[in-house]
Amino acid sequence: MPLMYGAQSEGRRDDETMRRFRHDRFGQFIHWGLYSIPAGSWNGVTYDYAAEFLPQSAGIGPARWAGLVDDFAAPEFDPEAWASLAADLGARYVTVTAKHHDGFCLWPSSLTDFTVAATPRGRDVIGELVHAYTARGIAVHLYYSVLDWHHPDWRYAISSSQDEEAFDRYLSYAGEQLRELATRYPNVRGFWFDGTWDESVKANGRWSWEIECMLKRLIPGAIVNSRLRADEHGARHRDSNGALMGDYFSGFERRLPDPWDRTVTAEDWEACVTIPQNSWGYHAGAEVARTHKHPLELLEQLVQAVSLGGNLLLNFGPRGDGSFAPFEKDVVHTLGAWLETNGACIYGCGPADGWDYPGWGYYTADAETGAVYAVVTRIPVSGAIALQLPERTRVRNATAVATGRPVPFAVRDDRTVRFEVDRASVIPLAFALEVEQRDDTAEQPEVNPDLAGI
Ligand code: FHN
Repeated sequence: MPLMYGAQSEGRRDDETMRRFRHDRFGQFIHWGLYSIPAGSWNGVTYDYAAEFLPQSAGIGPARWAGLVDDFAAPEFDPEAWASLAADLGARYVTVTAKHHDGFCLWPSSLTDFTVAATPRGRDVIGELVHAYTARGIAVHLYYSVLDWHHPDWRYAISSSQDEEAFDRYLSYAGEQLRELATRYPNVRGFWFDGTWDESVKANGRWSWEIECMLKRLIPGAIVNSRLRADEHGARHRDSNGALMGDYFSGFERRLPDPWDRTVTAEDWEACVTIPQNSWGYHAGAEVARTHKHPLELLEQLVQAVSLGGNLLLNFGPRGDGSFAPFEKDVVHTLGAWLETNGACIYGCGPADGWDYPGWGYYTADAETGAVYAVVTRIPVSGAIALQLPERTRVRNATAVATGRPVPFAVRDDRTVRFEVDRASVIPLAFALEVEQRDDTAEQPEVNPDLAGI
């Protein structure tokens, strides 16, 4: 059907900025704001729901919530230390909450007083972070919540002409804030929109289309996630013709596609995940702390995302004082150490065409060289890892990515090779496979005598 405000382009973007985003594969999400101070508790009561939803959980009105501005001194906020932590994590980009649902702005917006400018130290958090991350070669995406609990003209739905007038005022405010962000911080790489699920926003597909146009006019090449967009019929993420709006699909939240679902490889996508079961802002509650994922689960999510052609955006919620909690530093060090020696199977990689999901882990392939990686995340009791090869494919050699040392394998038949791995191996265990197409008229490959011993 003809659409005025549907997808603005067909197919994958293939410009340098988008290729860089695709190559990066791994980003750090940062949720930091007033909610980081109470961290899930209010008046001595702990609410086990997401910390950034405390105003809803504890029934705190906007005026009382705004009182937290005086407590947002953030004595431990150190942008360079944050940038070093992102680098240590192995993140290639960072997405930072410039404004979350509570409407508090981490930059000194001229459009409202509800910003960091009113805090005891009045620092331009976004400006300092953009400078620090960019100086470390880490791209920055700004998170912006269209949903705004603080603004008097916010409406969840439009049910009267007064609602319509008010919400039009709100959309003008949000549009000017976004213009302000793109103008103040022109070297950010993208914008990450959220809070666009309400009827009021879905009824304003034209506004979302105009915002995408404006941001890409102000910052040529800027990347915008699909969550911003609705078309004139209220279709979100994909327009009423099914075409992806924005530059990558951002509907995977706290979940990934099924490991065998190759349909998702048709477009760029990013999954965002939390370390706790469900809190994006820092939550100090004991019950939430019991839900923290093991670093290996987070690593597996990264490998799974890359195996299906997606990015992983892993969330960290700094504490109210600007420091990171020990459990988050543990995740940084575990994931960063693994990526330091195994990053070849992640950065610049994507799906390995023809290599079906094997069950014991994932296959990735370097988009430029075609090198195939077998990444083992579950070692069978026997220690035997069987690889089902694509047709007419031969494995010439295999090396351990972390050490570069050759790895013995046995050719079991013309479609199967098998590795024997030590069950005590550190997982994920990544192998680089040197593969070649086989001329089926040729002799079947012999077991490489140098590597016999299986
Ligand atoms: O409500 C928000 C939530 O706080 C968090 O920002 C996530 C991140 O994707 N988005 C919304 C929930 O879908």
